[in-house]
Amino acid sequence: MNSDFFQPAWNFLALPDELASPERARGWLLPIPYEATISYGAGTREGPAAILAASRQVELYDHEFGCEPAMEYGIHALPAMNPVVSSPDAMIEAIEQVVAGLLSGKKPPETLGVLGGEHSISAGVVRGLARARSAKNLVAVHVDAHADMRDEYEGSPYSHACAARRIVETCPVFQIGIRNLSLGEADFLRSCKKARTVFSEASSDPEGGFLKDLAKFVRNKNVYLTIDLDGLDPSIMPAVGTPEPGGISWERMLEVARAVSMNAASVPVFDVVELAPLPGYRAADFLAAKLVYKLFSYILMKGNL
Ligand SMILES: [Mn+2]
Repeated sequence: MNSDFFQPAWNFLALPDELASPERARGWLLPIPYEATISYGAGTREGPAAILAASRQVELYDHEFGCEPAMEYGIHALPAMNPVVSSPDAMIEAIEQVVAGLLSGKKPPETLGVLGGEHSISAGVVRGLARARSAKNLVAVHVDAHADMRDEYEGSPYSHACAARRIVETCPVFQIGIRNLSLGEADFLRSCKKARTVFSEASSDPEGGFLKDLAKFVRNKNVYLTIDLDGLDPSIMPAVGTPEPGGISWERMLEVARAVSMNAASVPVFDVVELAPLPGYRAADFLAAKLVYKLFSYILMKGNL
């Protein structure tokens, strides 16, 4: 039948089928619409679908690259993971298995992008990555408003408030944009040699002095990049469960992403989490979709920058 009668396939960026196939695509996308331990605003389970929907409106041409990057590397969107509802532990275990499985398949993606869902999923993501590729030479870069260094929260070690604490058990972490933490987390961070925290004031400093430290932190390392969207300024990203005043700009977010991809040995996995779409407010969904596209392009086409 004449394909002019049909909309493009329902995949990321509405790419042509060929570029969205797992055989051809160098970047894969795994949606995890999981939401169980949220403590304030709800809605992160709607995040992945909103990002995929908004991505269809993102222009393929990127003037920073002077081309249509996704038409060169391709992106395959996997089916969304089914939430495991028996317990947070079981869900984290399932995510670890899925991520490890995808990364150790016969022809794994060069970069796996994960869409949350709440930030607790990151514990499973980083463990899956470490299992598939080893934790040696692995570091994490964490953008967030919250330190997420609690050992447990509301009875669970797999709460969204514990995301970075679970990551730092696997590999060193560089935190950016942090502006909300508890007394216990502040104490923990002072004594933790595996975590480096750049607080909000320094993260938003026009000079961006910390970017040099970030480049050094990731140099020749395999990097897991985890982005809680509440790390951004809520005036541009209000669609999050726990918005906090302050936070980084869109331009600073891109500077961070460039510093990571340009200096790292590789970025096998990134995640973008905590989008809780606001009815009728498209700017946030679109920002998240464009950020995911930018991340793939910086990582997979860093040679063209
Ligand atoms: Mn957060």
